[in-house]
Amino acid sequence: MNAREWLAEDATTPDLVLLGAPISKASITPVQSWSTPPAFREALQRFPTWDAERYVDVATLRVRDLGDVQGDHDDTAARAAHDRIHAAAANAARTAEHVVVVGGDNSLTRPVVQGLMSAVPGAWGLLTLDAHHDCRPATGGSRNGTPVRELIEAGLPGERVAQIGIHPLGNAREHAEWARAQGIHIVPLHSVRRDGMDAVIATALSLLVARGAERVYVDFDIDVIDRAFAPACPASLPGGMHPDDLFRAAHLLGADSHVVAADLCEVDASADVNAMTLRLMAATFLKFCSGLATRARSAHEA
Ligand SMILES: [Mn+2]
Repeated sequence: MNAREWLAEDATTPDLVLLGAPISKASITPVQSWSTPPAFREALQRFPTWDAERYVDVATLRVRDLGDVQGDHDDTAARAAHDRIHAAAANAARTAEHVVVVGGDNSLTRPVVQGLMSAVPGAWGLLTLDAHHDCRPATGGSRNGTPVRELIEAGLPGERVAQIGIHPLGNAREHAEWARAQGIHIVPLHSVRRDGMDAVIATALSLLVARGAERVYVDFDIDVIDRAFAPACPASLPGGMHPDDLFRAAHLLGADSHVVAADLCEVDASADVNAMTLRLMAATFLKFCSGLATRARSAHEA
């Protein structure tokens, strides 16, 4: 069975649900990222469900694909689609313990997190793998550069946010200073290289939990990856993260009991080269799932 066939399993009592959020109207750069969710599913066809590094089969997870929310392709703005994404995320959280949303641009993170929070109240934390802080002021509405600031301004404590993979030349000074002033745990790319991803993830998760997070949401903005490996991300840069580090992070986060949901975003399938970025996105999802599967295995063994 390949991973595309596994995703089509349509389990009645799923451990994990997947939701597509085909939006692009809130992107600062004009893109066609609405085209990505179907292309992401097709890319899964290229992978087995077996993770040889971790000796775990993703197919042990029961999965249901909820399909795509109506996107913003036929709308003049993203706002109505954001409302639909909010409602669909809340519904997804009532369907399964774990939710993964595939974008679409990064503006989806704000409605997804708020939808999940409305369905599952409690103390949430946010961990991003992103070259950018996404702390631009949302004065013109939700954009792909605003979700972290919007969530903090809506009440998410800044000290319960961790940002891994911040690029040295990816952010304006005022946005970096705003992020720092909120108490965000910021891990720039050079710190990932110095300390290694395993240590970075362990430290970030223990900090979020020590600061009260009971549930952690992960935002995988694929533009954290070096542009040479992620040509379909409008804002990826040279000198970015290596794919192997993102895979390590995805697996470790999936395996941690505090992590409940995630999104993968900022890929414009129409701009891809030889399916490089789509396969990277699909592999990141599968590594997150192999982490979830490891968790299920430990629970069975206990
Ligand atoms: Mn982002």
